[in-house]
This record gives sequence, C-alpha cells and structure tokens, in this order.
Amino acid sequence: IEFTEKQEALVKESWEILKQDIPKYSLHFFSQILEIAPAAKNMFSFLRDSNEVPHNNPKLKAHAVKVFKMTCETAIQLREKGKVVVADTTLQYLGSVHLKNGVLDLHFEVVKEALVRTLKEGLGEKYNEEVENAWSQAYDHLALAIKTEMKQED
Ligand code: HEM
Ligand code: ISQ
Repeated sequence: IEFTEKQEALVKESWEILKQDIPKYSLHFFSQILEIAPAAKNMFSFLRDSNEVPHNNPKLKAHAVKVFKMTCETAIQLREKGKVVVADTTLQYLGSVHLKNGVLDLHFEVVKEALVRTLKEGLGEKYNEEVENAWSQAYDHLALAIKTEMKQED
C-alpha cells in the first residue's frame, strides 16, 4: 500500500509535538517497553545496574529520540520514494547492536506498541487511528530493515 502525503504530514506534525518534551516522552516510551515486557530490562545497559528507570539518562534519551527520528525519516522516504533506504553503515551498526543485546523479532512488536502508547500520551486529543496507522506503517518498514540485517549477521 502506498504512503500518502497526509500520512507523512501526520507523522511529522506529531513528532514536532513530542519533541517539545524529550525528557518526558523518552522516559514514557522506555517505561512502556518495560511495562509490556519486563524481561527486556536486562538488555539495556542503562538499567542493568539500577532497579528503577533512570530519569534524565542521556543515553536513554538519545536512543529514544533516534527511534522516533528514524521512524519519521522512514515515513518521509516511503512517501518520496515508495521504499526505505537506511545507510548501509547505520543498518549494519543497528543490526549488530540489537543482535548483541539479545533482541528478538517479537520484541519489535513490543517497541511498536510502546511507541504508539507514547504518541497517544503526547498527542491527547490530536491522537487518532490515522496517526497510529501512519506511524505503525513507517515503523514496520524500519523494523523489517533492522530485522533483516540482524539475520544476515548471525
Ligand atoms: C540501542 C534504535 C528496536 C533494544 C538502540 C540504538 C538505537 C536504536 C538508535 C542506539 C545505538 C547506539 O548508538 O548505541 C532502534 C530502532 C528500532 C529498535 C530504530 C526499531 C525500529 C529495538 C527493539 C529492542 C531494542 C525491538 C528490544 C526491546 C535495544 C537495546 C539497545 C538498543 C537493548 C542497547 C541500549 C544500550 O544498552 O545502550 N536502538 N531500536 N531496540 N536498542 Fe533499539
Ligand atoms: C532503543 N531501542 C529501541 C527503543 C528504545 C527506547 C528507549 C531507549 C532506547 C531504545
């Protein structure tokens, strides 16, 4: 199915809103991942040595922002080119980071659900099914690229 201009705009607009409170939404995003899959806790270096989700952890924030930005970038590419192109080096790096930390295919569904919940939280009344579908579609394409890379590495 094709990715429309409207969908691209929805993704961009919602990121503009969430971007205004990175500390809040990166923490929410991460907390949702752990709420859905508590066992994922052990995969993240910034949690291994603590019992609670660290507030204001620079690494957590930076990584969470990257997930949002890369999904946004994927939406733009889907609309412009009809396909997703992630720089080879980036993909190889992300493939190896996730493989090394024990990430499995099923975890990608967990992160998608956490991302959707974070959008819901951040957008409030502006949240709707159309927004959710646009993000989900872009995320699925990006996730597939990373999963494919992870399989080529082992
Ligand atoms: C690290 C993106 C899915 C778990 C990272 C990093 C990025 C990223 C940018 C930081 C790499 C670095 O600079 O070191 C993404 C994207 C995803 C995705 C775009 C999906 C489209 C997942 C999933 C899991 C996961 C499904 C499993 C729950 C991790 C872990 C790290 C990581 C454990 C290492 C964090 C650390 O300890 O430093 N991810 N990720 N990611 N990601 Fe993901
Ligand atoms: C890394 N990969 C996927 C999702 C994340 C969310 C928060 C922090 C780091 C992440």
